This record gives sequence, structure tokens and C-alpha cells, in this order.
Amino acid sequence: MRIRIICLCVCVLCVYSLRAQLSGPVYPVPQEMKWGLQVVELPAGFQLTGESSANPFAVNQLKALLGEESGKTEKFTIYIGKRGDKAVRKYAHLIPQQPEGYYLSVADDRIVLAGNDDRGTYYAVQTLRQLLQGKRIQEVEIRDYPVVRFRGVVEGFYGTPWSHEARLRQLRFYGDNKLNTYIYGPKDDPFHSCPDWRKPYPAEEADHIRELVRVARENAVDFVWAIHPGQDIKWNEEDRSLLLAKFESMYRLGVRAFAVFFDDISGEGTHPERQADLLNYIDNYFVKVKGDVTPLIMCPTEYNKSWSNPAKGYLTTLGTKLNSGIQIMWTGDRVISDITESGLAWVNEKIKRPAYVWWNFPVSDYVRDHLLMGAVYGLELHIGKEMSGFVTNPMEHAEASKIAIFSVADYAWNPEHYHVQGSWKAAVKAVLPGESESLQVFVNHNSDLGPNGHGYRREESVEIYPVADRFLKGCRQGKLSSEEYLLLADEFTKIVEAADVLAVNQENRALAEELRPWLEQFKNMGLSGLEVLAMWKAAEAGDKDMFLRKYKHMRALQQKGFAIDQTYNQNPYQPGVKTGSKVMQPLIDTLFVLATECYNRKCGAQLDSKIFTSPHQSYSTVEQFKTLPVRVKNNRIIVSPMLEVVKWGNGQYLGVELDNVYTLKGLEADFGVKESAAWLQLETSVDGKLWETVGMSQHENQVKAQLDVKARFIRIVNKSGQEQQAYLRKFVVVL
Ligand code: XQO
Repeated sequence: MRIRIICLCVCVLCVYSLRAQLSGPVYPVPQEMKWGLQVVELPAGFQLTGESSANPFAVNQLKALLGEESGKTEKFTIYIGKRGDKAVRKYAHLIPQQPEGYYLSVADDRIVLAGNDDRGTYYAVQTLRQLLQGKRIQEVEIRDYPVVRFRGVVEGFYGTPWSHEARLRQLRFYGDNKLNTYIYGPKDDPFHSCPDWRKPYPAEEADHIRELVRVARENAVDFVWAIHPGQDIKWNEEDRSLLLAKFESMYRLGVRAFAVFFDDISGEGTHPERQADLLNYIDNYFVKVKGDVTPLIMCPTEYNKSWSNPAKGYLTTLGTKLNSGIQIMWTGDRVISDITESGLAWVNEKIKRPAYVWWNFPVSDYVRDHLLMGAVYGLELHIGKEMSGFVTNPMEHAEASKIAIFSVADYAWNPEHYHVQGSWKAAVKAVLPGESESLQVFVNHNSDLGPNGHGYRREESVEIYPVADRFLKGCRQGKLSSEEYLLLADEFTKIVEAADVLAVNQENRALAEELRPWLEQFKNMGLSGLEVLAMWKAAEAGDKDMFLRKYKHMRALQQKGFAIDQTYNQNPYQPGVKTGSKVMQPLIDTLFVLATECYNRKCGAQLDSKIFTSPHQSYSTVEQFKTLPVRVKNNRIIVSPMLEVVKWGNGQYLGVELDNVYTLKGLEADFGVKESAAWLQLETSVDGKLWETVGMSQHENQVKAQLDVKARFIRIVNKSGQEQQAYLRKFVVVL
């Protein structure tokens, strides 16, 4: 008897382990999943029942997966269809009632793919794809459906809009991951925003839109075309007709889903009553008349709590006046924000409907020198029913954004069962299955934003951080802890390897091209890490020649890193190429300074221990100006501008410290407001203590100063006696 029990346990264990082996977890995580014991070997031939009335796109993908059916005589049958179709009538009671739900079962003589609707059938095929291991598949029964109704991406960032090819790849990725919404709204597309929102697209762009709509439909994605008219719209008959005419022209291109964005505008366009009247008009005379258009989506001007002024009643006006079917977007408590139960309760009460979340991550148009490829977190798990939609605003790097998009798909489908780390690792495997280890090394150290105007930060280099911290503490006490030394050397070696492997990978060339500057910087950082460790090794061994060799190489690597940062990605906002900026690069810099100072003390040497970075720095007492990058282009020192509105307190200043005394020839600035020169005062100094006021002139928003003064410091101070609101559009010192 005992033997029989032991055999039974062994058999159950091996099935269990087999289960773990055969197919990894399914993403998005299904609502209900019951594994069977058998592994089914799909026969060469099978019957396909239900093809004629099932979702043709689902049938096509099924055939691409399993091949064509081979005839009615076969014993193995595949049933495909949706609720009400004859082929799946027997299983109808098992199909979830929720929109896009499906029932999927695998037995030794059949596979059933039964959707609650066409989308559900399509999603059953996506899940089947993940379960299949070649021709083998484990018996299973799945009942699945999404919690959040509308799930996807809003291409809503500032910067270079995605290319047509990138969008096509995105749509296929959304279909694979059960995302059903793509909102086209690139801020810098003139035909989406002002002033050309009134014009139809030129022929080539129109063809692209037509193709995107077609490919979206094939991948079970709603292509939503958004218009951004608020900055110059006139509340009159003419502009209303022009807007409807534009929607008509998009409808003729095949668009069946529309949005109107009133975000990031000022002036007449911000009135909630006018906005509501226009949207209700569109809803009543376009959406309802057409009959085949999905619910209208709008983005309010007050799209986050920190920008909302409840006394003015903007949100409650929209909540009471807007037709109930119209979706209202929301970014959370701040522009860049976690999404919480309390935050949604606050806004839902005012807008009188569940908010349609616009999550500003991994968008990086305010930290363009960084890649945000870390885990998706900060989204509470029990709020799926408090939102009508969840769309992520991504980076201008389409392939790199897929890491976050994958996890947003996972979260929005089944928030209660979302696991941050598991989803992140699965995302890496989904984006680059063949080189996921290298990509994981890369994303581990490319996730934080660095200091920024929104104050939004992310974890980075989490696993190696304790090792780095212990090693650095040891170095400060003059001790070289060998275990940490080896672990760090291994991590830096992996960084060097990952950079090269990812740069040449043939699996996803578009990703390799997007990452190229950051891969070069990543490799340079890995080499620097190995060399700075070698400096410590030489110092400990008292090997002067070796120390000087490694010091010299470090100097060269610092200059290479600076050159990469000054060469690639030279956008006007946050130019350059940062990697490992939260933990690894600061670790290397600190180890370099400590090792050099230690060597100087021990050997009475005078080696320069200053890290080679930009010769000139910006500095400021305005919180949002605290970390503005400075670029040097010939004789111009350019402080990077910002998108956000800035609160500039009385007496606060923005300044530039040069690396030496120069003759300053001029200042060119633009603070986005006409009367800025009235409340600003320009001052220069040689020593940073004695300041001379110099004159400025202003034309429109442009502030200019003709100078001929020797100085090492220049700063501009708010002397108005009160806080001012302005923008940093331009600040250039001319030598
Ligand atoms: O959040 C927004 N709308 C709901 C606007 C978006 C822009 O499209 C940017 O991509 C993003 C983050 O930078 N966000 C805020 C911009 C704030 C500019 C004043």
C-alpha cells in the first residue's frame, strides 16, 4: 500500500513539474484557469467547425497557428465561434457574459474557442497561442474576460511622432496582448493639433491612416482618432462645422472611434460649458447619427487633481452637462501620477462617471535623455471597476515602450492578479524572447528618470544596489571587500556583454536602432565600472604603474561618455544619453574620486579627481529649475527648456556658472510671457559675490541683452515682489 501511495505522489509531482514545464504562465493573467493532467499531442489532421460564422480574423490566426483543417473524417475537432453560433452552442453556458470574454478548453479530442463576442473569440486564439508548445498542449479549461473595458495606448506625447511602421508593429503587439484601444494623438502632428486640425490629411498621411485602421481591425483594436483644437478654436458655427467636417473625412478613411483633447491649452478654449456643448453636439449629430462609432472620448483641461480648482467647478460642469456616454480622461492626482482608489473616488464623484485613465508612464518627453524601461507599478489593484478605460502615454521610442505596454495590458485585463515583477520579466521575454537575459540586464539599469520638474522617480538597479552600497562603505574605510568586488565586476561584465548582444541582435532591429545611443553609453559605463574596480585593486596592491594606467583609461572613458552625451539625441529639451543614472553611474563616479584622492594621499600625488562633465553648470533657487541640463554649442551655452508651467517665487533666480571668467557677449531668453522683463533683473558677477545689474530689452516673448562684460556668473532674478508664472522656452548665454 505504502508503495502505491509513494508512486501516486511521484506521478502527481511529475505531472505538476510537467505542467510548469509545458507552457509558462499566460499573459494577461486569465480570470479562471484549471489545468488537466494530460498533455495532448495535436494530430496532423483535424476538423474545424464554425469557421463560416466565426470572427474571420480569429479564424485566420488560428489557421496560422495550427494549419488548415484536413477533413470531416478526422477525430480531433476544433470548435470556434461566439455566443449564439451553432458550433459552440453546447458550451454557451460556460462562456462569461462580460464583453470580450471567452471560454477556452483543450481535451484529448477537441479544442473549444468560444467568445462572448467576436473580440472574445479573437482573445481565445491569443491565449491558445501561448499554451501551444509546438504540436503539444496541456489539457486546460479557461473562463476569462477583461475587467477594464477600454485598454491600450494613447500616442499623446510631445516629440517625434511614431513612424508608420512603428505604429503597425504596435497594433499587432496590442492584438497579441488583448489591448483593444489605440488613440492617435501625437501633440506635434499639425493635423491633430492647431492650427491644421481644420485641414484634411494630405494624400500620403491619409493612406497611412487608412492602413492603420485596417490593421487595427485585424488585431481587434479600436483605432481612435483624436483632435486637439483647444488652443485656437473659436466657439462659433464655422469652427464647429470645420471640426465635424474633419471627423467626416476621418470617417471616410475608416475611423470609427473619436476623441477630443482639451489638455495643455490656455485661453478661450478652456471653458467647460463651451467644451460640453461642442462635445454633446458631436455626440448627438455625429456619433449617434453614424451608429457604428464607439463612445466619444474627451480629455479635459483640468486633467489631474493638482490642476483642478473645485471652486471654479470645471469638472462638475463637465460631469453634469456632458452626455452620459462620453468618456472623460484623467491622469490622476498629478500630471505624472500613481493611480489610486482615493484619487479615482475624488474625480468620479465630480465627473459623475468612471474616469478613463490616461496614465503618463512611460512617457519621457520631459526627461528625453532617459529611457523608462522599468517595471510598471504604482497602480492600485482593486480599482478596475472604478475606471472605464486605462491607456498609457508611451515614450517616443515605440519598441522600448513595449515593456511598459505589456504590463499595462496585464494590469488592465485583470488588476486583482497583477504582479509587478512577474509581469516585468514576462514583458522582457515577450519583447525579445531570444535575448531576454541581455535585455533584462539593460532594463534593470534604465528605468529611473533622474531629477525632473514633475518630481516623479522610479526604482533602478534594485538587485545590485545593496552590493554597491556595501562595497562603497568598505572603500570609504579603505577596505576592499572581495565578495562585493566580484559581484560588481560580474555585473559590469554583464553590462558590457548585454550592450553588444543587444546592439547586434537580429530578432528586433527596430529596438536595437532605438536603443543604439543608450547601448553605446551602457557599454562605456560597464567598461568604466571594470576599470574603476581595477584602480582600487591597483591601489590596494600599491601598484603605482597599474593605478596610473587605469586612471588614464578612466579619463578617456569619461570623455567618451561625455562625447556620446553631447552627440546623440540632441533634442532641445533634455539632450543627451543617460544610463544607470540612479545607482551605477554615481557609484562609478564616487569610486573614481575616492580612489584618486586615496592615491594622492598615499603617494603624495596631485592627480585631478574631478569628474569630467559639462564645463558649465546651471543653478537655481526655483524648485523646477534645480537640475536643468546645459549644452555647449560653439560659443553658445544653452540651458534646456521645459514643457511645464513654472512657479517662479519672488527673489528666486536662474543662473549659469561658467568654468572660468569669460567676456559675455549676450543673453537670449524666452519665458513664454510678454511682460517678463518687467519683473526680471539680469545680473553678472566675476566671483559670485559682487553682482552688477545689466540692461535687457523685450520684444513679444523674446528677452535680449547685449553685453560686453567679463563674468563667470550670470543670473536672472524675479524682483517683482510676488510669485510669477512663466515657461522656460529659451535661456542662452552667448560668449
Ligand atoms: O497629460 C496630458 N494630457 C492628459 C498632457 C501630456 C502631454 O501629452 C505629455 O506627453 C505629458 C507629459 O509631459 N503630459 C503633460 C504635459 C504637461 C505640459 C504642460
